[in-house]
Amino acid sequence: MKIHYFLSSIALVSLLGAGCGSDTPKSADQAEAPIVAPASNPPATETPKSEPVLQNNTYTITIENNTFSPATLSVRQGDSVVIVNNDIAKHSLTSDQANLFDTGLMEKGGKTTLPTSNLVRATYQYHCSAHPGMKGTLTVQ
Ligand SMILES: [Cu+2]
Repeated sequence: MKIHYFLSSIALVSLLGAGCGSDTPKSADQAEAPIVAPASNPPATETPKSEPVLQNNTYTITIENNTFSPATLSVRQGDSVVIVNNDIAKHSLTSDQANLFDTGLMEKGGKTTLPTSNLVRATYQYHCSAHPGMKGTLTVQ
């Protein structure tokens, strides 16, 4: 009799324990928990990498005393080169290779802008069409 009572109490405790477990409102809480829909998140947009803005510069080549100054100039493709003739004599800035660039003969005080955006990156030799001894070098990078 004693053993039977003992087993019965174990079974009773087990039932109580199971009952307690099933009474916990855990499942209800989980069901009421707000569901965050991943679709409501805005799509990840890639932040554009900030690239340095390269501004075109303007350089000046002055012609004075039958000399290009500076006689050697390096510019970036897209920069502009302004050629100014300060001599009384007419001068030009003409590429040695035909038909690349040519300001034509400029009067005193004449000013011509030479764009470089249409020039391939290279080093160009130039001269004055009226004075073959006047020479210079223009590099487009
Ligand atoms: Cu000249």
